[in-house]
Order: sequence, then C-alpha cells, then structure tokens
Amino acid sequence: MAKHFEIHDDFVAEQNKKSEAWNKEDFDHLARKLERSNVDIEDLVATAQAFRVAVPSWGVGTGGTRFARFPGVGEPRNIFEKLEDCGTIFKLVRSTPAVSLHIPWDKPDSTTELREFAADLGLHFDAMNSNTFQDQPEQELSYRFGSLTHPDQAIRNQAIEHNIECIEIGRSLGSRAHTVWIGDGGNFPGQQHFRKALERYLESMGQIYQALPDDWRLFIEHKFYEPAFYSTVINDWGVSYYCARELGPKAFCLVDLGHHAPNVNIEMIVARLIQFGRLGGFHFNDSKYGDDDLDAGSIKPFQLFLIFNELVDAELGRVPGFNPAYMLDQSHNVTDPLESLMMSASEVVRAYVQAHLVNRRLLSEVQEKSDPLMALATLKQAFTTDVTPILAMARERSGGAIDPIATYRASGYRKHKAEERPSVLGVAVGIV
Ligand code: LRH
Ligand code: MN
Repeated sequence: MAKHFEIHDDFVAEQNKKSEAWNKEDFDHLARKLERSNVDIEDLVATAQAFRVAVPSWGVGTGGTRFARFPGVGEPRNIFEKLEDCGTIFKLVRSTPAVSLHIPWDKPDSTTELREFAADLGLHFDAMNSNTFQDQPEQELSYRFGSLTHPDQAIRNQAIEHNIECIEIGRSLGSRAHTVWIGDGGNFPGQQHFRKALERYLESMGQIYQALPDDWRLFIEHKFYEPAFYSTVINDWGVSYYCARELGPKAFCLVDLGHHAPNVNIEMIVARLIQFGRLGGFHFNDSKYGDDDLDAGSIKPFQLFLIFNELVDAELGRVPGFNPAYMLDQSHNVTDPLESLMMSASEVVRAYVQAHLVNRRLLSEVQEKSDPLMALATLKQAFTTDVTPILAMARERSGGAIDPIATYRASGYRKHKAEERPSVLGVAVGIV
C-alpha cells in the first residue's frame, strides 16, 4: 500500500505540551477534592487506563439515512483504510485496540494479511457481525422477507451458512465472539406467524451455535423495530434472553442502546441480564427517537452513567461470569467519523470512571433505609463530578493525547487522507 500519512507519537507528545500544564492544575485540584472523600485519584487513572471499548469498522466511514448520505472527504475505501483510521483513533485515545468487523463489508482476501496489518497498528479483532439484512450482488436467494426465520428452508440455510462463514473468518482473525442481529419481521398484521417465526429462529441459531468454537460467545442482538415496521422477531431483551437460555451456555444477550422504545429503562434491563448471567455485551450509541445511532453520551449522558452504575456494581460485587464486551455502534452523518468515535470512546470511559466514584456503602445504606432522595443524591454526586482531568491523564500516561480532537485537527489527518484517498463515487462504507 502506497506511503500514507499517519500521526506520529512525537507529534502527539508535542501537542500534549500545549495542554499539560492546565490539565495538571485541574488534576491536582480534583485530587484534593477526591481526597476529602478518601478517594485516591491514582486508582481512578488506573481504572480509566484499563478500560477497553471496541470500535465498529463500519463507523469510520460517513453514514447516511434513507433520505441521503453526504460523503465526507478521505473516506476509507477498503478494510485496510478502515483499520488505518481505527489505528489513528487508538493512537489518540488508547482505549480502543479492538475492531469489530462486519461481513461481507469487511471480508478479507487473506485473513493472515489482515491480521498482520492490524497487529502493526496495535489492533486486534473483537466480535464478528453477520449481515443477512441486505442482499449481496452474487447472492442466490433474497432476504427480502427474512433470513434465519424465513419460511423457505433454503433461504434459512443460506443465512446459516453465511453466519458459519463469519465464524470461520473470525476464527482465523483471532476473534472470540459472533454477533447476530437480524431485521426479520413483518410490516403488516398477519404477514408472519409469530410463534413459527421464533421456532425457525431457534432452529437456525441452533445450527450456528453448533459451529461455535469452544471458547467463543454468541451474542443475540434484539431491536424493537426497523427495518420491519409492524413486528420484529427478536424485538426485546425478554425474547433474546429466552433464546440464549434455549441455545446454551455460550449464548448471551447484546444490548444496543438504540434498540429500545423511547423511555425504556435500559439500566434495569442491564441489571436483569447481569442477574440472569446472560449479559454478553453492548453496542453503545445514543438516540432521541428511534435507532438514531448518535454519539454515545450525546443525548442521554445520565442514562449512560446509570448503565455503568449497574455494570460497576456487578464488577465490584464480583458477580460470577460477569464479562461484558463493550463496543460502539454508531452512524456518523454530519461529523468527522473519527472525531465522533474518539469523543464517544471518551464519553464511555467517563461514565465508567464516574460509576467508580459512587459511594456504594452509602448508597446501599440509604437504599436499605428507603431514603430515595439521598440515594439519588449519592448517584448525582458521582455523575456531576467532572472527571475530565482523569481521562486526559489516563490517555497521556498511555501514550495518547490529552486532547484527542485538538491533536487530530492539528495533524491535518483528514486533509492528508483526502489527498491519499480520492473519493470513488458509489462506494459507501458507512451505514446507509
Ligand atoms: C442494527 C445494528 C447492528 C449492526 C448494524 C450495522 O441496527 O445495530 O448491530 O449489524 O446496526
Ligand atoms: Mn448494533
């Protein structure tokens, strides 16, 4: 691949010099404030440095809506350029060494070549994602009326084989999980037989489950609507949980924040799935109305904090088998995708660190005493603590940028990519 521009460590260090002093000042001030409640800021820096969230390969290109997609400049045109961009995000925020691939969008000619290319960028592969919500040019049978739940066994077999192929590709890339989201459902009453459709889903997923290597996990991703607008087969956490139980111990539920009706209490769903031992992972994003796939923490930051409050409570409570996979799943229609992914990764780490600030001894005390106001105040105390200096210090100590967006913009990365990657009309790499 021709010589290409990348942001070098010394440029990051040089940019950090501009903000080191004020971040240290803010950091020391916060350290004194936390000391008053016997919290050692160094523990929180270590907590932030250890946090990991995977980025979606499909998130580094500009996304769109059914109305339009307004391509940005220097868009990645293939999986190597997508990884190059993921490498740049990792270089600046240091919490995103894993990339989640989508097949066939990212199907490699050589898994060895791709694995080595990723490793050179310090990257590895997180959960694989299958795609039976679109028809591919060479595809024999259409998924127009469904895939794993389609009435026609031949179409279900085609979808099952595709998922098994994803697992095979993932196995040689070093992935250890496979996410199945299907858009199967109906647009009109009577279009689908609800019970038969679910039976067909379980029968199909049973065959995919059999193809899983022993040390893999299968993630079931529910969604309440879209692309089907009347009924969706895997529409909520309840049916997802039932299916995970039916399939076996390697099957878990994946919670995409945008896949719930407005005002659904997602943090309580998370607590349930933790208690039932089937919380597999997350697709973090945010939304105001539907599955808007907006930047994590951009619309409902308190909800993101409350979700991490449940996760950290389980982590500190050493809940057996608790090991959720954290991933972003977003579509960037009006921002530079790399800036959005860097901001979102940082907002997820922010919620995680704030959740570690919750005084859990006091919280359980006031819960036992039915003191709702003090319970809320205890959570708000943590949520309203500005942990920005901790996040910046954690990035800097991990060799990243104190201010990733400022460093990225100062580098002119996007301008360089615009020169290196003349846009190819018709090639879309974001979600449309
Ligand atoms: C479905 C979804 C799923 C992906 C797709 C790109 O809405 O969240 O996780 O496969 O977006
Ligand atoms: Mn998702």
